[in-house]
Amino acid sequence: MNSFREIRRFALLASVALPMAVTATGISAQEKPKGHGDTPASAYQPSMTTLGQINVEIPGRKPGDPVITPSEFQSANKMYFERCAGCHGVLRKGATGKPLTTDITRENGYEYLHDFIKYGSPGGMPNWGTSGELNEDQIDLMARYLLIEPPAPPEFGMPQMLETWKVLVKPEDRPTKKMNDIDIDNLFSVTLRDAGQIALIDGKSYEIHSIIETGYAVHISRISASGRYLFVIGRDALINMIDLWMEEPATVAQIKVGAEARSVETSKMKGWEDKYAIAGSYWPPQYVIMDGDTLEPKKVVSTRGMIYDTQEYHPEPRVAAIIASHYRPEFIVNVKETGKILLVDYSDIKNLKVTEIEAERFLHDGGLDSSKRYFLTAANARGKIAVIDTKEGALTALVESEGETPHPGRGANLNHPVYGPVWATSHLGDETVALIGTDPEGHPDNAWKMVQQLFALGGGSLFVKSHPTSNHLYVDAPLNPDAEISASVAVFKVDELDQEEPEYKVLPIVEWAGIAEGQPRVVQGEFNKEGNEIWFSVWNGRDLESALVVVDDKTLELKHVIKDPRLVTPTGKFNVFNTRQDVY
Ligand code: DHE
Repeated sequence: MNSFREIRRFALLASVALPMAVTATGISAQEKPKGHGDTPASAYQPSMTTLGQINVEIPGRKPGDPVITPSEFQSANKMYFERCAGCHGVLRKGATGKPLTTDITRENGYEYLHDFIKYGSPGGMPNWGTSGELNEDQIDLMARYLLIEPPAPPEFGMPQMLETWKVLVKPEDRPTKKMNDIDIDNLFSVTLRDAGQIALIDGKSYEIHSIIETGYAVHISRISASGRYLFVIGRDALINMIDLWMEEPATVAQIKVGAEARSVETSKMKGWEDKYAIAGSYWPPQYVIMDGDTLEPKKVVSTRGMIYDTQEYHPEPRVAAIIASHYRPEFIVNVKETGKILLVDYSDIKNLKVTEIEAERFLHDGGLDSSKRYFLTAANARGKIAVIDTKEGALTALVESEGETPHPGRGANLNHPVYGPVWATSHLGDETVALIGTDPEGHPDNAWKMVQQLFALGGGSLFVKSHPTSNHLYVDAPLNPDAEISASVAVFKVDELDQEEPEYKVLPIVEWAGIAEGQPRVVQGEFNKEGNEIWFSVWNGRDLESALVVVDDKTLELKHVIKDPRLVTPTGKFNVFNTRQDVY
């Protein structure tokens, strides 16, 4: 096929707008109900499924409140958390979606709410009714529910954390040296999202070493600085700490740090390796610093506070990406809705010092540049990349990424033939890839500017990837509505980026996987330790066949397909060496 030109033209027409259109592919998360928040595209708006499970009472009734029974209120609440809270906020004060507090909803009235839910809006509200996602009774229920005061879900402080904390194997009962012949540095921890498990897969033989039970709709893995402990977090805020030195790697400690969470990280500063772990939650809005050997919670800190620019109070600013500094004993914590980046100094947690940097909103994901000194992170509501100097502890720049909704993952570092070291991000809302100069000393004219814009497959991209030894930049598009695009990956040659409009090659990953059933999406490339092959997940429906596809980075040819009935909904992959060393 005249592949990429055609695909690109189509992709431009089909590029995704946020929130994603509802295209129910029926991918469910574990045993939880299917719906808006569980399809790959729409799952990109947070689905607070765990919060929806909590039993709530109808808050103090006011004259004029609509009639609603306790069981109706409970099911409306569940529906709200699964489908609406990600945009409109847990307390309905608004986030990417509009506020839905009762002063506003009562003013607008039942009919207005009913029609809004049914037909949606050009501003991004999905058409829940006309798309068939909600039936008439459900729309009526949601319209009544929104006229009543929102219930506040319970807090989750130290006593609740301690209740869930378990040390399954005490540090003194753990091996003092590695007891297996696993090449730990070339091991991949693979998220099996809807199974609530991870698979540990050998980077050379492609054998699955073990499958380990984790939290609900498991999200990411991070590794301790020594490479011994693997930390995995589920959306239900359950953290599993896995000891890779044991004869059979297994969970040695566990804790639940909230009701909804997305991020976990470990201390990496020299002298502080493996000392602490940190996790951030969406609900309650807070982070917790834990002991790096046992996960014992040491310090819980709320992120509630003022929005950086308007200086208005925000009751539920979620914690998004967290990264460990290599220059200071600090965790770098993105607080989404207030637009603040916190540098949390863990050298003395009794007298905790936190540097609060005004950045931009809504802070989401990001990673380090190739020198590991600068943290580049997406402020996705404002189309900007905030750059933090982790050595000086200050904001260096806010760079326009000139695309719609930057989504870098941790980004990709390249050595550009003209501009020197650059960091790349793709975008959710269009096909552009922004390259930002990251070398203020060697290339001062290019530093902290978007030096080049590339055009990849289409909107709906989530992750870019490269490796210091690779001449390639890989760009996925898993949320693109077109099946051919979401099944493929675009690859640019780094040494050809000096051309006027660099062209890319399309890798038909799903075709290579040989999966015909379902509409699998190709997501998140991850290199092996040597950097000579890159793995992609072929993410299919829970009951359908999925796979991992291994590509030879030199030849861009298929090297291997990993298939196994245990590989249920594989998404993120974390190579131990690359993750602990921040190589991407
Ligand atoms: Fe993620 C990273 C939040 C949906 C796969 N995701 C992150 C990070 C955040 C985040 C804050 C950065 C963590 C860090 O670095 O500390 N993700 C969210 C959401 O709020 C969102 C949009 C919706 C939700 O309800 O959770 C969401 N994420 C998804 C998915 O649907 C993905 C594609 C598949 C899945 O497994 O759930 C997904 N997110 C990932 C992956 C990373 C990630 C693979 C880590 C990338 C990396 O290279 O580090």
